[in-house]
Amino acid sequence: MNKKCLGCGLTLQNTSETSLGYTPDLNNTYCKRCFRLKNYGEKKNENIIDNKELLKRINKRKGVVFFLIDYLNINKETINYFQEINLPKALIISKCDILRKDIKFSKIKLWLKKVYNITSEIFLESGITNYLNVNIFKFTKSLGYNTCYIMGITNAGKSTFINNILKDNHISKEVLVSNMANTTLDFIKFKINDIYLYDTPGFTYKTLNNTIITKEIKPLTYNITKPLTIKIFNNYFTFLEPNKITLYLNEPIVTKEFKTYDGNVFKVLKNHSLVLPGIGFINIKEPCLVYSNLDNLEIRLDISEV
Ligand SMILES: Nc1nc2c(ncn2[C@@H]2O[C@H](COP(=O)(O)OP(=O)(O)OP(=O)(O)O)[C@@H](O)[C@H]2O)c(=O)[nH]1
Ligand SMILES: [Mg+2]
Repeated sequence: MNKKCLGCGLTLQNTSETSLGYTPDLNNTYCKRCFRLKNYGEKKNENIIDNKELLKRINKRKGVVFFLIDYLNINKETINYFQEINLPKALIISKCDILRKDIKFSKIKLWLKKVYNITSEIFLESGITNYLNVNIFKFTKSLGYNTCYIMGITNAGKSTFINNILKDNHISKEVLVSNMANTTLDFIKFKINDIYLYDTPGFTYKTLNNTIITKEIKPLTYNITKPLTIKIFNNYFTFLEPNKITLYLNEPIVTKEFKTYDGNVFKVLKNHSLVLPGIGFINIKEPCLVYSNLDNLEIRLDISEV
């Protein structure tokens, strides 16, 4: 049988140095790419995950999918990938260590049901504290299966989650974890007692910037009394009227300017949020118009309204 790299999951090969999976010695655990990523944090911009192919591939299989999305990356696009999976499935909100203690999980669940029509079970997880409010093996068996797939958005913490399960089951193997997108490139299979467990590549999604969530979310509130523009990376949001806005962002790189910009105009209802994929969201208290350089902006009911 072909040996797989424990980093990306691809078949190891020693024939083409410029192709993925290459290692000079087939006895190695990692291919050259994953060895360099693990030891030197180095990764080329491969961008080879095709979301449609990934969906096709999973939808041909049998088993239960546990789909990880972290709180700040919940948006129409990421939820859509979850919705397009036809297998029995559950949504896992990952990295719950970054959630402020006052955000109740019951509220997140209600909000997800209301805003994104989630009808599947929803669970909470943290790979850092090894917290999970469901036994995924029991859940899988209760649905009559013995195979579970850990899927989700890239960087959501799928491989970290797998490593915790391996450790809990006294398996000394570890898959590769990194803060680079698309570390895992193929399905990686494990057998734990009578269960088959798969790590999988992450779905890539449109993001305003590639940042990674590490710390608890600290909201930033601004009372707008005169026209204000908020700039986040290359994006701006101009508010002309008095309002109160709260930014829930990861690693907020925000600048404030007391001048206005023209742009596309978006109508925001009371207590709705502007969604900034890969960064977080901005809650807006009062109905208003927002001017932005973005062409498309998801605007949704804020969690506080549920
Ligand atoms: N704060 C926090 N960070 C986490 C958690 N789980 C993973 N991380 C970090 O998030 C980054 C991505 O983790 P991975 O486990 O490689 O994510 P993945 O979903 O397997 O990513 P890909 O294979 O690239 O799609 C790493 O820097 C991890 O240390 C968590 O529960 N909390
Ligand atoms: Mg991974």
